[in-house]
Amino acid sequence: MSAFYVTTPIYYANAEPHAGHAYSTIIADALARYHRLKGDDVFFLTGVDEHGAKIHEAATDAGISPQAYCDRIAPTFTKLWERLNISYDIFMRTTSNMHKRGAEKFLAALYNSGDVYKGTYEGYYCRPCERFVPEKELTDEKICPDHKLPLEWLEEENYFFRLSKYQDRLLAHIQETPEFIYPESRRNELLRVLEGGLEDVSISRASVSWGIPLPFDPDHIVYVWIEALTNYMTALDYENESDRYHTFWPADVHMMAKEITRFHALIWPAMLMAVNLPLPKQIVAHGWLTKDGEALSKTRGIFIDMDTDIETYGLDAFRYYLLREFSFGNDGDYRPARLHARYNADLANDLGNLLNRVLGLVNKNFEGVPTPTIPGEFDDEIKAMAQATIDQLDAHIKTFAFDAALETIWEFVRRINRYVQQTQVWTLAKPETKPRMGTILYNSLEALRIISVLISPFIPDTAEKIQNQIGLTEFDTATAWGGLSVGIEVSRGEPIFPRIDTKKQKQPQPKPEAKPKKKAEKKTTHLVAFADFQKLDLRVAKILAAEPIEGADRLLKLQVDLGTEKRQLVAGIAEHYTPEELVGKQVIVVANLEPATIRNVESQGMVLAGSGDTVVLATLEKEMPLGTQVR
Ligand code: ME8
Repeated sequence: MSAFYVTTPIYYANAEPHAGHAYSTIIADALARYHRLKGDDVFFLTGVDEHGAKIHEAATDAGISPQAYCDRIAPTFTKLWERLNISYDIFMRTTSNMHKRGAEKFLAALYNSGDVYKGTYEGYYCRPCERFVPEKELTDEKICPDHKLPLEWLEEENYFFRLSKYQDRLLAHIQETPEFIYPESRRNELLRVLEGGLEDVSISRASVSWGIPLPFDPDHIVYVWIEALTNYMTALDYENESDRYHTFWPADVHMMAKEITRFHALIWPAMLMAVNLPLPKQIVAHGWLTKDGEALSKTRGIFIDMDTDIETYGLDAFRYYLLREFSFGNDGDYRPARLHARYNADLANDLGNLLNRVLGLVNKNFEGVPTPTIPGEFDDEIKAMAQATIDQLDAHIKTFAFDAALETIWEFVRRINRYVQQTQVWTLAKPETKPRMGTILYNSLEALRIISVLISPFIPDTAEKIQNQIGLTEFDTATAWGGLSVGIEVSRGEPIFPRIDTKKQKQPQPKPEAKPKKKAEKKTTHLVAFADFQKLDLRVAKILAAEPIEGADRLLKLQVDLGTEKRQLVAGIAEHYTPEELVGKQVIVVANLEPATIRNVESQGMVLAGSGDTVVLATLEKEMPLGTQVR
């Protein structure tokens, strides 16, 4: 059993949590649960960052003391985590004594390292960031690069940490430990920062009163960012260096969004180097959740109404959507319509119906889980696929590709749906075929049990519901095929994901000028004769190469193999696929489209893709020989 320590940032307690905090915490929760499932000894930290000027101001505005304000905000986080089924092991509060004492010990050690000195700070300060913006990042307008708000000129006596001294060691560490900063784009960004040179950082604030006094000069308050970073250690009882500390430090994953990686990947490791402590193993940054492409902002009224969506679709649908829809590291635009679509397609249709159908057939034809006695077509294939699915998950989770992990599981879910269909199991109730029917149903139930285990880190309530309906009384985490006992009584309950009609969703009211009648008319004119459809020559092709087209952000130039010939095409998919992702993919090409010249590049055909809010290439469910006709 290996130890696994994962953290979210500790969120500012200046306001109640929002969907962005939920996103980060659900990701970390899925990771923690996955490692627990694998048998690791997991410690999962989340919490609140309760000191500093921001909190002081919010408390003043509310007319209460900072401590009373923090005591009011902290439960809004813990309540949300309960609602979102977050399996944290510790909820850190930086106003706790454990944290204060641990932070003091750390700061004393930092001071004793000789890398702390007193100096005067003059510079442009961003209050929302609580940081001085370095010279290099300053624009003529003196606007914060993150908040786009005017900066303040500030001068004060501060203590500084000699960050510049650690530049070469940090550079070497990042270069020698490629996994230290993930994803690669963030790593490159931080390498560029390092190459540009590091300035020393101030670690105290004379003008702030709400915080922890420096142990070596109590007239100064430790800068909230420096203090907050130490929470990852103080939470492990760094003060007493008890077992928990020795078991879990260094952290395995510090999870966060991209805007705070500099603190975590440069300043925090340098501080740890100064006090001779091991560095966290990975700094991992996901993208931002946006609304209509814009950053969430309370002041600008840009927010995500997660309460309504959780109420409509259930918590697991919300978790599933966040984990399945967005590719890790990139920003993701939150769209209730996509949540709705995923709910009905993946959860209600693929998974919910499968469970319902299989349990219905078992209930009708057998007393409990039937005995598998008659092996037949497809059985070995699905057993092998169960194992292959399990094997692929580790690699996806290692790269935080939750979307790919869930898609891999859903390929298996869809395969089992097809197994039920291909074997026409519902027609086998006659005495001579009933043993085969029992075998197919056993296999389907066993597949569902394994699926429930695999989805449990992501949608834990659903996993439990499935096992309850299969008749298991205690959650069974075994993934080896055949673990399901014969004879247990299944209990088909309510559908786990009843289909949700679009009409029931809150819909924006149609504008008065919309004329639905005309729409209906238009629909009928879209019909085409079969003969017309047959005129299209659709073929299976493979992408051999892909490259951007200069001056056209949306377009890619593709070289494809149609079996009998090679072609060049232009496709408007550059915003949705990187060239590397495309090479080797089988796609469907309209082969008899008139050639066209697009941005000076000749295009001999067209690649088919689903084109809505996002663009997804149409592929065949299995590979086929190149040039095969698609009808
Ligand atoms: O930075 N999308 O606290 P914070 C995704 N106290 N994630 C988001 C998000 C969004 N739109 N908005 C916020 C702080 N987050 C410091 C951290 S740690 C030692 C101190 C998440 O309340 C994301 O994890 O501003 C981001 O990094 C974090 O909240 C910032 O939280």
